[in-house]
Amino acid sequence: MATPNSNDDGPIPFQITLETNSNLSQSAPQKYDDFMASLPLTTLDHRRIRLYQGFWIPEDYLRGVLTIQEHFTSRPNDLFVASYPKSGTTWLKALIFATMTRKKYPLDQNPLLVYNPHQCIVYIDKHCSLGRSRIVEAIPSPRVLSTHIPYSILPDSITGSDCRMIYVWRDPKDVIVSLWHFAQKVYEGTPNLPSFSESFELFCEGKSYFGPIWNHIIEYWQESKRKPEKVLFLKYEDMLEEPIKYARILAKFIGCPYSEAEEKQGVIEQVVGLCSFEKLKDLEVNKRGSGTILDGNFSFAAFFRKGMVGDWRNHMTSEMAQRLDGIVAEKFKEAGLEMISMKSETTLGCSD
Ligand code: PAP
Repeated sequence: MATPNSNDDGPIPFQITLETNSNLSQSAPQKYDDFMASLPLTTLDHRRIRLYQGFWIPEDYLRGVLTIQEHFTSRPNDLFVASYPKSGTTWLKALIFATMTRKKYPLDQNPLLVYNPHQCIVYIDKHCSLGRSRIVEAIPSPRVLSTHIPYSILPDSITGSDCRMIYVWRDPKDVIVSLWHFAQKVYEGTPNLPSFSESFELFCEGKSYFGPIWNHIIEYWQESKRKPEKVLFLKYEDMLEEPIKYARILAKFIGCPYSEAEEKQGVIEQVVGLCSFEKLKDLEVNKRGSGTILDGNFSFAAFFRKGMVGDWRNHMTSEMAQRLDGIVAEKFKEAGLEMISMKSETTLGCSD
């Protein structure tokens, strides 16, 4: 089994060879600074966010987004994990990783037991923002990469190629709650952090990381309708309700379906069990390990808070909930998404 490592600066590619070669680092691309400075600006949790091609992108990530647009070369067998932040990415990464490596490692020795899922599948946004595109290039095929970049901002190299994507979305009410708590934890001690209602207000105006969230979801949904073989569109709430069903769908989509023998042996249940919130949250690496985001260090524990549906009820009034539901429902309707309600029973996901 791979050995634990305290930093998350290098990816653990699929073959589980921890990337530690410092020669691969480059300097952050400064060449976009003048262009970035010309874009509309606002602040969120003391971070500067810029409006770029209709989405609010954290300034430090925008360098990566521009680098990816200009230089990223996809490979036909790349698989992308795409999401709006706080929509279930950590869980999806764990499920994909465990599914793809289940034959390579016995499940009781899977690297997920000693690495955080974000160390196993890395964000291209982060590495390219830090000028470490070469780290991403050095990952052997088949690569599994992740991104929060909206679909319309991705380069043709990704959207026009054969590589596949799995997108997860979540009730925006729970997303803003999760985002707010994450910021409270990560920026703990920073004076004048926004209250929940202040963050909520900005979120409703579309001013959130990679927001507006509704357009983020709509774009991937539209692409999944146009090209179901390219984009698998999943919903966090549906996955929580029927994790076995969705783990099976996911395995099929990524080309490693469960065999009859595996089904009989309960391998799918074991994979789901390994990736469950309770299991991952209790692992030493996720309790005490730490990683880096662009503007500092944070504890991996911040990725595992409640892992439930409907925590928004503990944070917003029914008026606030109705307002956000109304905004999202209207945008979805305009885009042609058939959505009955934002309740957990809503199914706007993939079909078998
Ligand atoms: P990211 O965008 O920073 O990667 P992401 O993993 O998408 O974050 O979202 C974190 C949410 O997923 C947290 O939700 P909460 O704040 O409402 O609790 C986190 O608890 C939840 N989460 C993390 N791991 C799992 C898991 N294995 N199963 C279900 N939910 C999970």
